[in-house]
Formats: sequence, C-alpha cells, structure tokens
Amino acid sequence: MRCARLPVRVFRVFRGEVLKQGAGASRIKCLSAASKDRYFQGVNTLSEHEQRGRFIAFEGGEGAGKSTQVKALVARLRGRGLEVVQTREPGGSPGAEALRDLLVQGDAGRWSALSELLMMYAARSDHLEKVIRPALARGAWVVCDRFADSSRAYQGAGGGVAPAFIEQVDRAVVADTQPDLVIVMDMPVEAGLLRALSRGDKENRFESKGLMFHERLRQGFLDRASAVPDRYRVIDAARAIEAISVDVWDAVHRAFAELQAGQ
Ligand code: ATM
Repeated sequence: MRCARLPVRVFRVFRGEVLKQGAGASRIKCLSAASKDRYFQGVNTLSEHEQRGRFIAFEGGEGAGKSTQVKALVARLRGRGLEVVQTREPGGSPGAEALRDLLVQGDAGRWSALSELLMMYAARSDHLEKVIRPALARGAWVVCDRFADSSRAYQGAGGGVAPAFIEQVDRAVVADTQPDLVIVMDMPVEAGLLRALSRGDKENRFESKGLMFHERLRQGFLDRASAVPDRYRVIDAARAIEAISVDVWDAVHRAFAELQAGQ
C-alpha cells in the first residue's frame, strides 16, 4: 500500500506540527491503517518512505551475487530517469563504514552474536539518519545491498539472538523505514560459500563461521520471506546472471505501479 507523494502541508505535520483536519485528505486512503490512525489522531508520525521515495533491499547468503544484481537494477532504474541511491550494509555512511571494518574482518569469534547485533544496528541507525531517510525524503529510490533481514538471519537464525529482542531493537532503530520490497537471493549454501571464498578478500569473518551457521541463516531468510510474502520475493540465485536479472526486474516492476506506466 503506497502513496506516491503527499502535499507539503502533510509533510510539515510529519515534522512535528499538529495536523489540520482535512489537509491532504485525498491521499490518506493510500496509507496503511496504522498510519491513518495516527494521522487522524492529530499527530503525524508517518515515515518518510511511506510518503516519498522507494526502498528496495537485497538479501541472501554468501556468494549469491547480490552486488551484481544491485548494480544492474540501479542502472536500469537510472535509465528510467530516476534518482537512485545505491548503498550497502553494514556501511553506507562514513560512520557505518567504520563499524563495517570492525564487523567483517578478524576471527569468527571476535564478537558474540549479541555484540554483532548491537553494532549492526548502531551502523544501521547512522546509515538511516545520514543516507536512507534523507534520500527517501527527497523522493529518491534507495537500493541497499543487505539491510535488517541480514541481522534477523545472521545474528538471529544463525547466531541465536532472540527474535523478540531483534524486533524490539528494529522497532526503535528502523521504525517505519522498512523496505518496500526485499529481494532474497537464494542458493545452496556450499556453492555460495565456495564462490565467496574464491574471492579471497579480507572481509571473510562471516564466511568462516561454518556450514551449519550458513544453513540456519539461509533458512532464516526463507522463513522471513514466507512470513511477510507481500513485501518479499525469493529468487533462485544459482543461475546465470542474466536470467536472475530478468527475474529481479520482473519483481521490481510488479511491485511498483509507477514503473508500469508506458510499458
Ligand atoms: P557483504 O559481504 O554482503 O557485504 O556483507 C558483509 C557481512 O555482514 C555478511 N557476511 N559476509 N560475508 C553478512 C554480515 N551482516 C550481518 O551479519 N548482519 C547484518 O545485519 C548485515 C547488514 C550484514
């Protein structure tokens, strides 16, 4: 349920002013029920992404080819004349990139899953404040290589942090800035790990966590996708790059009505 753009009056209300009844009423019908309730209560706490840009996240295990597909999608959206911010997690802002270095390098046991979760969300908080929310607020599309479902999968399903705690942190940090669409790139764990390890880079802390860990997180992504099917698409990533790109575009095209105009 999406609203292309709300009038300036409504945006000012979002910034903390009390709502004048009737302002932007023609658009209220395209907001979520919870947002409508808040709107009519007089204080608009609508998220910026609900009102403005579009937010797409790519998720998946190691070696699933996310980065290649992110680049291809960004190029395609830009080809439509859209402003697109390509970003990634952990990272995406200078502060979050500094945390990334701590998170992805070193021994597998360097951080507990709980410490990782808190650092991931600290990085995410900075990324949201400095990059994602400003981009969405000006109407840009944001395409992010990993987002909060990686925390659910790696620190939750893989690392054993309680899902209820993750959701509590997520509500505080991500709040309403949830992705509009999550593309889960799925492939067998062993093939993905072989691909990732063959890259031989120094960001290999998570790769070294063992097969069972990666099996659990793969299942974590799939469980999440079936729990929230309207915002998730699972794509078979064990295929040629071009075939995957076709499916990614199909998923994006179907999810956003504005892309269908003139097609
Ligand atoms: P990329 O390699 O996809 O850039 O991601 C870096 C690592 O960060 C990735 N594992 N590896 N390799 C998964 C991990 N990660 C988490 O564990 N939790 C998170 O919330 C995020 C965003 C990433």
